[in-house]
Amino acid sequence: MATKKLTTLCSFLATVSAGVVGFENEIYHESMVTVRASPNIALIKYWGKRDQILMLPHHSSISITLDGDNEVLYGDKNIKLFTTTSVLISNRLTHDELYINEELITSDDQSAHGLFRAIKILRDIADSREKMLIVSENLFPTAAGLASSASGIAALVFAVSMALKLDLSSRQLSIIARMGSGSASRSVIGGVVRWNSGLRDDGSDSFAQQIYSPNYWPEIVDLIAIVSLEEKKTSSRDGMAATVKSSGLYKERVRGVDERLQDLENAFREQNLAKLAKIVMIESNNMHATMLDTIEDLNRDTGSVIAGYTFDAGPNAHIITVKKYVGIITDRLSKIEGIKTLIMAGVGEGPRLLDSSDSLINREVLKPRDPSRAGALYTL
Ligand code: 2P0
Repeated sequence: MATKKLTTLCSFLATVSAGVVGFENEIYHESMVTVRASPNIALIKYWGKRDQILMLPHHSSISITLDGDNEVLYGDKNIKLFTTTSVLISNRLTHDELYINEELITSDDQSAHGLFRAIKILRDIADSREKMLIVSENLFPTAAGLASSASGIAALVFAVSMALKLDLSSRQLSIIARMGSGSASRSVIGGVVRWNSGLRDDGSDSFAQQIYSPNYWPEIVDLIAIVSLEEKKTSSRDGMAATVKSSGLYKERVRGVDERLQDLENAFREQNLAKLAKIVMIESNNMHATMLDTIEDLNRDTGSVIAGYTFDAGPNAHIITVKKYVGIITDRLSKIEGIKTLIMAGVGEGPRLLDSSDSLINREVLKPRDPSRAGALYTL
């Protein structure tokens, strides 16, 4: 694989705002580096893959890499938008070890699959089998929609490549990070970044590039209003696969995205906030519309279809099932905070005549009957 000069890496270093601390110990054949990388926020979103193995997207995306030297205006002052990762390669190590947020991660941990994949690719390129100790920490919540996988994998790819003394171009780093997690391909670059989907089947033209430097429009900021730090219930990977599979709107999204990419680039070029704001909202709504158009697999835990949902114009869910599943579904719904009442109704008859004893009229006094007998009335 082609490599670029160290100067490229140094300018890359400046643009990704990744700090590197390293040392070598010739006696023990050791090298250690520490880097940091930040998450990014996509303004034209990546949602859906044309190749699940090579992690190739259906369309291009644009993001801004967030400044890790963020301010917290109110709330948890400790949140810092970067991942710090240290890698030690040493012949004193007898086996590999990877710690994320102080937890030892094993190769059968599904959520770290991308990290192990990226490490393997880098080792193969370096033709190295030396053991590694990798320690990675996020100072912001993991898997809560703040793109910790992007910064985590970007930091790891950058750190391991440096520790292995691989002189990789930003294009190569982006491709390797992509193989770990799609959005990580953009976090190995700073500024305003475009990940071109590419056309080739081997993915060699699917990588991210800077389109504007971090200083191009210094006034622009992202105010992140955090409402929940809980882990997402459905991973982006599963969610986007379900959208591609089941959403009829998705094809429309892909058709319209090139124009939005161009409009967003123009908005940045012109530093035009009104234009930028409109495009990012249209784009966000568009992605979420395809998510809403995705048939959520309610039935994934049971292995067979036990229910489907439908919503009318209001917020209340109607879950259509058969009686034998009512117990299991009620059990699950009872764990969802916010469901105050659960009503069960079968399929009913049309209008029917009631007895005179059910009359709401007191014929003797020609007035409504005592309303208390009609039961409580609810205003819905
Ligand atoms: C993005 N997201 O462009 C979009 C917007 C979430 C919504 O990239 O399967 O964790 O590892 O490639 O990168 C999140 O998806 O998924 C994501 P994989 P990833 O930032």
